[in-house]
Amino acid sequence: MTTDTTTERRCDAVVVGAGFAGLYMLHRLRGLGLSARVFEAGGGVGGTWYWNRYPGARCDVESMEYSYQFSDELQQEWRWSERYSPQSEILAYLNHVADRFDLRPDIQFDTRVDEAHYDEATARWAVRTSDGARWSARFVVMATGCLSSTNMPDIKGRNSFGGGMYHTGKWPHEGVDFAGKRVAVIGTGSSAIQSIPLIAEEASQLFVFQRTPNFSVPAANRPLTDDEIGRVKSRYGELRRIAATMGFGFNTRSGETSALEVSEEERLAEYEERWKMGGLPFLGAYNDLILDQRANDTAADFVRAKIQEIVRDPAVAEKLTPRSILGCKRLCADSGYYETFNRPDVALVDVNESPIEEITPTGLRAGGIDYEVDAIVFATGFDAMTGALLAVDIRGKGGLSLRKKWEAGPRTYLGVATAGFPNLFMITGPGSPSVLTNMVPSIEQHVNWISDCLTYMAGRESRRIEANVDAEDAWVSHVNEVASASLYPGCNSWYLGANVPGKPRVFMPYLGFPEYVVKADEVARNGYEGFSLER
Ligand code: NA7
Repeated sequence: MTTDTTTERRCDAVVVGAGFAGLYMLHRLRGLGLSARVFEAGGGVGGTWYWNRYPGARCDVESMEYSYQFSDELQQEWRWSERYSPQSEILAYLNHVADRFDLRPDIQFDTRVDEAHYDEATARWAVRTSDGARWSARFVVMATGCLSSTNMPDIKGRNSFGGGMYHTGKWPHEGVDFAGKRVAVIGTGSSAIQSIPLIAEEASQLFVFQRTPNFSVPAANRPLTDDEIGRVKSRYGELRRIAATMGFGFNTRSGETSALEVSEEERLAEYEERWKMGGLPFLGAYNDLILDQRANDTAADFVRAKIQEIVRDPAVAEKLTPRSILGCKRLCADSGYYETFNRPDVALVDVNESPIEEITPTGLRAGGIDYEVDAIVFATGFDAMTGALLAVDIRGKGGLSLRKKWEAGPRTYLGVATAGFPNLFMITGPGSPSVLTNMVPSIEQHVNWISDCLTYMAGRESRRIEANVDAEDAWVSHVNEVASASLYPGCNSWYLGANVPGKPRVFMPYLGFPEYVVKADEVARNGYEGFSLER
């Protein structure tokens, strides 16, 4: 099929991305009677779950919560097999959603949106895609995901390597056979922590190159029983409502007291119980773990002691032990991560002591030592939150480019819109709770908010909506103020853009899902306060 690059095609809305956000947005746009075209770079639906196929890839939020709630039929009929279902099952779920709601006819796969330029005279967006096609749309919705633009470190000699090179966020669909191979993994974030135990089982020798040790708690993953599933399904709506009242938008079994109000004995018993229970609710043990350094120290010390207990070689244990704030970088949940370092065929290389000097045709040289390997795995994360948005050449009023506007860091109103870019919406953009929450309810909340806004505009025959600069300035200050009252700014996390060289250091997500929802609803109730609407 050839693409007609001369004719401009028209629709009401262009949606960029067919992951959790793009699929639900398309469903809602159709329900509003609007015509929509979704462009997806991947060859199928799924977004993050289409690309991240590395061994052990799972979500760190329980599957029965990490799923849509917009359709009760859907949540009743789907059966998750494990507490944290594997990537393949999440992808199968999203394919099921695409079929069940007949979404595919409006999705164009293997196609990137290269540019979106706003035309003030017509109040429409001119969109150009990688197949050369041109589209004109009233609205553009960026459903590009927070963790989709991979971060590939620019290590000298990278292209000279003769073996296999892989990034966890762009894993080959046919899988990788590491059997009998010598493998290097660079990075020790969540993707590395999930994949390392499985790669170690296959490889003949594994070298892990660590820049910063990370805190991880056991995931305690297990198959779900019919009883458990039945108990959740019989009160799904109620459980979803309870989750929405929690700071991170999912059930963290949050404690209501300070870690400093209880005795050490009681605290240790609580941490021990949560360690056994597994997963991110470890951080919910007390209400001030991410707010008060002394409270945080009590939980961090508990995990540090666990690492020292699990890892037999004290020197390796020491290198694996983080001295930073627990939860400041997203807490990881693992299945046998620390235990893997007790294997004789696994070695830890601290790149602070032995910096990676170059990649050679046969491996890596670090600290003057040559590590001969057959494969290198980059588990080096993402240009988070802004990377995928800025990968598109977006130009608003007066030809202002989003890249220029965000040169010193992203500026948004509610993380859903940005001044100077009318009729452009972002789903879970910077300045919204997004990555500090269970992503799926956050996505649904944004899609619902955008859909209500479009309905409101239609009712008033408004052609154009734009965030006001003063509302945006106030929101950016508020996001910073809330973050500053927590321990989050205290480490080099990707929440701050600190993992990407040269990226401005700005805390991007908004801390507090329930507070955010109250504010977003209030803005809507007050006739989209802080936005200008024009006929
Ligand atoms: P992360 O969490 O950003 O982890 C990336 C890891 O790669 C982390 O340990 C980084 O060290 C390391 N890294 C990055 N660049 C380099 C270089 N140049 N040299 C050595 N090491 C490097 O990404 P993930 O994919 O694991 O997880 C992302 C999110 O997905 C996760 O938070 C969950 O929400 C799901 P650093 O810590 O920056 O020193």
